[in-house]
Amino acid sequence: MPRENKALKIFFSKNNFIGSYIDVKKILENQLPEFCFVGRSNVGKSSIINAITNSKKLAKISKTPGRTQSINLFNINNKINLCDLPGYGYAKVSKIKRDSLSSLIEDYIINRNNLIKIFVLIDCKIGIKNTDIDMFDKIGETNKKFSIILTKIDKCSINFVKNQSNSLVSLAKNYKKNFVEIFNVSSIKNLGIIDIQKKIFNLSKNNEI
Ligand SMILES: Nc1nc2c(ncn2[C@@H]2O[C@H](COP(=O)(O)OP(=O)(O)OP(=O)(O)O)[C@@H](O)[C@H]2O)c(=O)[nH]1
Ligand SMILES: [Mg+2]
Repeated sequence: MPRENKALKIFFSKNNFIGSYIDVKKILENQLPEFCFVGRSNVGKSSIINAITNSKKLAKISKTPGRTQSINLFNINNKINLCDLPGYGYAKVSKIKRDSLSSLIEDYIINRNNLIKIFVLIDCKIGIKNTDIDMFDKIGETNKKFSIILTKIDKCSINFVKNQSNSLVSLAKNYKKNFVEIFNVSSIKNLGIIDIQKKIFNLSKNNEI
């Protein structure tokens, strides 16, 4: 393993759970650069946090969608926060519950001042859905930057990943002010995780709040 990658691995391995919140106003004000993971239910948000932090159970994951129902904050090395958000678009919960989770996610994205980057996760096999476009639109109303992470690429052929990635990039061109780039990742096979770690690490150095 190259020395830089080993240093990143050690950096992200120093982590701890800060807290779980169902009200954005209750989250403690914090000056550390914060990075969040958002996306449809079951897309792999909690899994990618575990992959990034070299942990098996820092964030709770589940085979059944709708596992994460609150905002969960984690600290890395006293330098960075990572945020695991509930999933949107899960059909098998009541409309009231769905609406309240959507408001919680929106409230966090719009009002969290130290949030410097939003990672929007899209399941490679499933592709983009209307709820994802709604999320892009919501971010478009802010000055925040987002990147797309195409997840679970271990389940798709190389060509399929390439096509999904290209079509997402052309769609994201509609969000020039906010969209930055796309990553192709598998948390289970540890593919592309190092690129996300590098991105977060470099952004945190250049964006001291
Ligand atoms: N094949 C494969 N499966 C994955 C990958 N990442 C996550 N999964 C599986 O997808 C399921 C959902 O993962 P989670 O990380 O809980 O997804 P989530 O987005 O946090 O889900 P909610 O909290 O319910 O919104 C689990 O069964 C994971 O093992 C991946 O890279 N490849
Ligand atoms: Mg989750």
